[in-house]
Amino acid sequence: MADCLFCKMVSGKIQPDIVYEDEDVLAFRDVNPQAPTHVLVIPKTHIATTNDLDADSAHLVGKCCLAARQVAIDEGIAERGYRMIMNCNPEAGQSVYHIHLHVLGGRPMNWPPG
Ligand code: DGP
Repeated sequence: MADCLFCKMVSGKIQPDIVYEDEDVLAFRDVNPQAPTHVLVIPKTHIATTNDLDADSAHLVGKCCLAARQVAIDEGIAERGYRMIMNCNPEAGQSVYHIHLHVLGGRPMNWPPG
């Protein structure tokens, strides 16, 4: 997707602060961090929202979770705890329409979220 911000990161046109990469996913620091660790994990394939997932692409969400697990270990927050969030569509606050898993940690988290 030529006009997708996160696809430009996958292609290298824009260079985020990458913390993990493999053949299927990319993880980089959020530009507007909401916690000491705030990393976004994205599939390299463009999928606009979680509503667009199907049986062929669902494994990519699992890959994102595995990458988040590795990021949490690398950041030293795996045992303390961390939160994983995927926002879908406007009411959930999605602002970039390429699915992404927020990995937040390094401070206590509140529940319910705002
Ligand atoms: P969401 O609101 O769930 O769609 O989250 C989008 C996130 O993307 C938000 O936390 C800020 C982050 N973001 C937006 N633009 C950029 C950017 O250019 N670089 C980086 N690293 N993060 C970005």
